[in-house]
Amino acid sequence: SAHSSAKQDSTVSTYACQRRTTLNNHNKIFTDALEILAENLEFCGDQGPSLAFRRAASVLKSLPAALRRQEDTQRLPCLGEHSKAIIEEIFECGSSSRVEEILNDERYRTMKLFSSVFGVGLKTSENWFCRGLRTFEQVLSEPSIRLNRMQTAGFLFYEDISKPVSRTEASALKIIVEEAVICVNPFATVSITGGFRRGKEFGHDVDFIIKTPEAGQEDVILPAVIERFKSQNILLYSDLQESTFDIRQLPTHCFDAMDHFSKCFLIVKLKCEQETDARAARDWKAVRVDLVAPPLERYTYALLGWTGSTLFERDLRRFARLERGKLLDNHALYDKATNTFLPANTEEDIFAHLGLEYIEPWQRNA
Ligand code: TTP
Ligand code: MN
Ligand code: MN
Ligand code: MN
Repeated sequence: SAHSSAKQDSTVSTYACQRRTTLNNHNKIFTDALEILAENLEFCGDQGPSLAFRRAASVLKSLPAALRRQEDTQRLPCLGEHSKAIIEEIFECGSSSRVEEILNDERYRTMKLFSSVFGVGLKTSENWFCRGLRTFEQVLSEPSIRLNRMQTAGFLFYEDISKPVSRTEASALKIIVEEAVICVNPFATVSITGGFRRGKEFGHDVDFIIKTPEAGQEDVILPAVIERFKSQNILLYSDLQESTFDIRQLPTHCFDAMDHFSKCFLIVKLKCEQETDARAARDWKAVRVDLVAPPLERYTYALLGWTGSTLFERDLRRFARLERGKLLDNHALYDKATNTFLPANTEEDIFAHLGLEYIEPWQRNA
């Protein structure tokens, strides 16, 4: 068994897109710690070092069994000295003192709290923290702070949208979205993407991708869906981003850039069996929903991009560029050697273009 485990470890790729990572994480005690270190570095603006901890955690998530001893980390890629020291301390003491320190750190706690609000990013959180603000009450009673529309909705519906959305709730929403989409275009189809497509039981939102049977039909869908939700009195917030898609544009190098497809970020009322709040006598819950409607010829690339996980997507692009001389993003795959866009009808086609074994959506939880 020592032999077989060594053999197995030596085959772990440095690229998340060459690993099969299901939700069955055997190393949660280590990955939780490494991800808190990563998150804390993100809160400090140190993206590079943060990514190193994310990669280390991701490698451990892909393992078929728990690490049993420190030596098990020797053959694994992406584990730096710092990550190995954290793992060692957890083996010896059951927890990491650095992680405990972060969890009690005022800056970490405040950044975590503020950035949990829809519409509040790291810059805003940091700004509020630096001004001495520590609680929502302090933010909301600070006269010099002008919340934008998204943040206002974020605070207004905080209680509901900070609760996880269940798979059952996601399925109920799918029916509502499908009904609205079919009203506009009876031949259009709706699929769940994001974390639920990767098999997660809970999510922070529900992501849907819409497929129209002909190119050019995608642009009218989302405005019409929003109008219908309004008329049904279930729309609590909407931010419609019209398409800026350009068919000639090459895939971008920048991972964090948003895609150019027609999309919207919504908060909708979802009817529930029981009253969520007896005093308010509500029979609905506010839920975050994302919709994207790409043009037909780029649907597969959009589906792959919106399925995630973020680290899986990041490594797919990195692999394409560094190992294959190809540029990949949510819109396209471009071959630099032949100066051509590569068409794809299925996700399998994209993996094949990249010379990668196909990884199923539920194996992309890197
Ligand atoms: P998220 O919904 O943020 O994440 P998730 O579904 O993986 O997890 P959670 O359960 O917390 O919701 O994003 C889903 C994927 O969509 C993610 O891989 C990033 C991608 N995405 C884009 O590609 N373009 C965009 O403009 C946005 C907003 C997301
Ligand atoms: Mn936020
Ligand atoms: Mn999601
Ligand atoms: Mn989303």
